[in-house]
Amino acid sequence: MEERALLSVTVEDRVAVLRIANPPVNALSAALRAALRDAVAQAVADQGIQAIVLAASGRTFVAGADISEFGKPPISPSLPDVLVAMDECPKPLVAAISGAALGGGLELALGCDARVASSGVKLGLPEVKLGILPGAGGTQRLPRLIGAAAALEMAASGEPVTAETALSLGIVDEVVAGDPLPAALRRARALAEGGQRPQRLRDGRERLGPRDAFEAAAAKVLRRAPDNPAVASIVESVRSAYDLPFDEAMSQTRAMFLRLVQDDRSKALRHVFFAERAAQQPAGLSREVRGRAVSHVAVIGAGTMGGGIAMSFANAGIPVTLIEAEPEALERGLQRIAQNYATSVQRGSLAAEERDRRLARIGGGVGLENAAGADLVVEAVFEDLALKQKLFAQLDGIARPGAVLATNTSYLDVDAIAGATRRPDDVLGMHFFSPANVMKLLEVVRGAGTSPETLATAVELGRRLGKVPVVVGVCHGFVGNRMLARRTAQAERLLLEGALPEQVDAALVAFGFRMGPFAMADLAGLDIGWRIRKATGKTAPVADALCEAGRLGQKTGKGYYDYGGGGRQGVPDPAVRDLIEATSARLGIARRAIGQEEVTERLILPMIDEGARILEEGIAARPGDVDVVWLHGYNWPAWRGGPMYHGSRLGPAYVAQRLEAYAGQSGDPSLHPSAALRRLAREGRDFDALSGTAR
Ligand code: T1G
Repeated sequence: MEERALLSVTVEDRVAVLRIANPPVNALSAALRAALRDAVAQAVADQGIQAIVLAASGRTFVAGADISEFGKPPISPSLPDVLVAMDECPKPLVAAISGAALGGGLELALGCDARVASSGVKLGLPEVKLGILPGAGGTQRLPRLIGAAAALEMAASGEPVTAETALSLGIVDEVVAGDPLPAALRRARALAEGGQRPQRLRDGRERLGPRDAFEAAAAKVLRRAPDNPAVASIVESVRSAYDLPFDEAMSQTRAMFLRLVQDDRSKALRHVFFAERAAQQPAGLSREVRGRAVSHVAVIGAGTMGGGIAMSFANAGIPVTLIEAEPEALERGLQRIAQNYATSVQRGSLAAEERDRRLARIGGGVGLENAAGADLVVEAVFEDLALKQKLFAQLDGIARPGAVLATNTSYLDVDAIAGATRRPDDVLGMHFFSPANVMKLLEVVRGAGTSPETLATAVELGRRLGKVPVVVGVCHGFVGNRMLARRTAQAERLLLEGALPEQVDAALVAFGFRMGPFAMADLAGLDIGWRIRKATGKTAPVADALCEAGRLGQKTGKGYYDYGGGGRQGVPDPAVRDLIEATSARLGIARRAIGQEEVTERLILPMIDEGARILEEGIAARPGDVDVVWLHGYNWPAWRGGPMYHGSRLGPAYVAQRLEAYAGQSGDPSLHPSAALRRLAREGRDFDALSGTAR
């Protein structure tokens, strides 16, 4: 295969322009690093060259190291080696930055004597989000440029800054509209006229700033991320800018980098990075298929979900009409939206002008005929199949031809809803998670008749909303809620068998979740599940007993915990222990002490088993898709990669064996491993062997 040029060199009036070209994001692969090192050496040797400009083609400057190389044997030259070559260059270097300079891309730019950025650029050190630290000088050069405290904040948060912020911080010397190359060339020539290269960042400490300011920033950063090894390493590495010579600090940092990149957390975070991107390309949908244009949306139902969904569209700049059957319900919905925005403005997270712009995009209408002009209609009415079918039948005759008709149902049969229309190819599910204007996950439920264009429309729209769309198939609860039901059932069983709410919640928090199932139930309200169980003839003895006793959670001041008549921090309630013990006795279940390992495994392993069944049925196309659902819909701890990644690390055989043991010990037949899991265990294969394509 013809070796694609990763770097082109042109000379513009004695300035060598090294233009990187490694699509899609100019990641610093081994070959590119070698090409950079060689091109700098050639420019140094060429007497006709007085300065060097680093530029890039394509949509971005440099997105950092090539993450796909991590975990494999390092290939020389490393990126620090390239930076050494730049340090040893006697001629001035200037970076011309467009798009994004992230991680190693920013470190490359910091190896230059000046940086010109086009407006709209993103600059940052996101390594911490991959469980590692900037390994090519970011923790040494950036502190010497903008101060150690500010550099620490950037590296520890991993959040990028805009070109304008970078200018004010001093990361870039100039921001231009459009192509940064001309300004970079001018700067390179001006620096060359000085006859020698200016002082390199590595040689000065005068801009580090006061040590106590750094230590205060370090304490804050460590408080924010108490048990994060990458953050701790970043603090230590930036601190060494005060205490160690540059080269010594760099070799210490390199050692930390190599240690972190081998850590399980970093491996899990890298899995998440690639799984999120793979999920963006639904299996079975060709990259050539484009969605339809959506410039106006109608949302049916102005309740909590409908309001949140309408806000999602308005926040993304898309005009939306919120529709209700009654004026009073519509007014209540619009009021709730205005209140939500007002709260954000009061908290300072939303500027008043932006609030006004978003509110102006949300119209209201009474009656379905207000949906006639919409390109997409999202239904968010009560979770009742007959009601939804009736509504879709009406919409079928009102919505314009080609409009996408989406249901926000969280578990009902999308095919049955589509069957109420004459256009099943335009129908699918768009399952938003509450609060819909906040939660990132969007389950795009592909019906049997959903056309590729309709599917592509919903996926592209999900990304336009800033959400993480994952295509799933039709079944009760799709992917997320179907797996959650397994965890909820075991949480209830554990109470009956001897555990208490605080023990179960503590186990899940220790695993890495922010909240346990019972604290979450109290927050959401126990009546929601109670109503669904009654509608579907299911029971959950403890939860039902709490609801019958009027303990619906925080909203009533008591649920699984006692909230002292207000507030959000509940405490264990002896009355709940008594209720649980009485329920166990009534059901003839002998209570026993249950260890934390059993609690944790009985909450987590059944979810993995359900994920295996979901993959075997083709409801999800890849194990990574299931992980993305749980990462962005249920706050699965990212440093554990996701339920299927976790299962893969434990091994299907271990998961099956433990489930079999718990089934025997507890007498709960639902714990027996599925045929899919047992087959993987028998054949020694992993979860990706189950991947079908979502129906
Ligand atoms: N390495 C390898 N592949 C990458 C990549 C990277 N750094 N960044 C993106 N890709 C792939 C991605 O998987 C996808 O592939 C395609 O490019 C488009 O990505 C030494 C050690 C730059 C803001 O963490 O934040 O530098 O799915 O869909 O939405 O200290 O990509 O098409 O096959 O995200 O336009 C630090 C990661 C690395 C930046 C563009 N850098 N990338 O967003 O495109 S560690 C990062 C991003 C490091 C140094 C350390 C985004 C983007 P495919 P995309 P996008």
